[in-house]
Amino acid sequence: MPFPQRRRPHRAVASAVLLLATSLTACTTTGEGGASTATPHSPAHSTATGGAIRITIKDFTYVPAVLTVRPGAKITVDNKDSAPHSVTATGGKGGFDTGTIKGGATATFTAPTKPGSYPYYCDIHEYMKGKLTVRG
Ligand SMILES: [Cu+2]
Repeated sequence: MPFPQRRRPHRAVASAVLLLATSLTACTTTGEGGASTATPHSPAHSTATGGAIRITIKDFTYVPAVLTVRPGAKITVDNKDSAPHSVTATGGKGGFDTGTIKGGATATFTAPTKPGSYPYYCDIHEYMKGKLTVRG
């Protein structure tokens, strides 16, 4: 059920924000300090280990919300909604931007080469947020 674009789906926003807050908290507590503990594979937080690296957008949510990749990794974004979305670096940090991805379409972008934490958002629905972590 696609949401009308002009009206923000308040319930969905609230749950998306909650989901994001939860995953960010989980991320912080599991340590950004480079400790290479095994990361549990959950839809909210995944570490790419080669092969196809993918962010899926469904129901106005990035899955996984937090993705860890190698420097310069190629990332495919799969928009499974009927609405258009983008993956756009917040504040331009990291310099990546898929531009508008039409509903049902895919796009690719290249992760920054400098290790760090790169939040991103959807340029069309600014409440949509995710995070890319680059780990060398
Ligand atoms: Cu969007």
